[in-house]
Amino acid sequence: MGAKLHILPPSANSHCCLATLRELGIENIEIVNAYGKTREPEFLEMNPCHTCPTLEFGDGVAIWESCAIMRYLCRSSSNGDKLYPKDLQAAARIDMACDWRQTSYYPCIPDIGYVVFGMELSDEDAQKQFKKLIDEHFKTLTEVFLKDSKFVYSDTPTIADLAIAPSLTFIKARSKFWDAVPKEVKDYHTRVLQNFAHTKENFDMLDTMCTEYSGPGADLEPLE
Ligand SMILES: N[C@@H](CCC(=O)N[C@@H](CS)C(=O)NCC(=O)O)C(=O)O
Repeated sequence: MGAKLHILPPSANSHCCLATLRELGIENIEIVNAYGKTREPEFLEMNPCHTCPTLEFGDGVAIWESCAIMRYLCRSSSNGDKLYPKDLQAAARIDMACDWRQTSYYPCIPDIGYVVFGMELSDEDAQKQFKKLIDEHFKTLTEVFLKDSKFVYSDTPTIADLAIAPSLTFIKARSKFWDAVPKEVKDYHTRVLQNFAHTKENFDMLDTMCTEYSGPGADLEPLE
């Protein structure tokens, strides 16, 4: 069996790995839509954490966590340095931004954006998480990571940008929150997504879900 990348088509966590595959021209990994399958015994046997993306190697081993998958794809491709530098110090800064994405920035996103998946979320939590983005995380992004470059510590997009930018789309589920996102962050979001036109269809799927969302909390005001 060849390697397979299990994805959820509208999920930003999957988009970054899909974009990496396409950008590097990797064609020997099959893309599998795992929608509705992540809690089934066969999937759980492969990935007990039931998450997509999951990269299943052909030899019974699988890895998950989007940033780990992107790093593997880059390291195993001859042109991988296009998205992940070979220089150890430069790579360590990209790793640092990826870890920040997973531990600081992204944990604010579900309470804001997962309403589009029909989850019942508290308005108060959504407002609190958005305030954290505004007061702290967007400053780290624009004043530290993007201080001297158009992309995170880089003049060209890397896996760190793929980890961060696609999930900013979730904020559009709350239109008044999106209105309050700083212009530099919005411009960064557009700049990164435009660089990966081959994944536009997936980016647009999430964008449509978020911009068309009109259920509970869609017009929630952000905190001052
Ligand atoms: N930290 C993980 C998060 C992955 C994740 O939460 N995936 C969600 C979709 S956004 C998922 O697969 N959920 C299905 C499930 O838990 O059954 C990563 O970066 O890959």
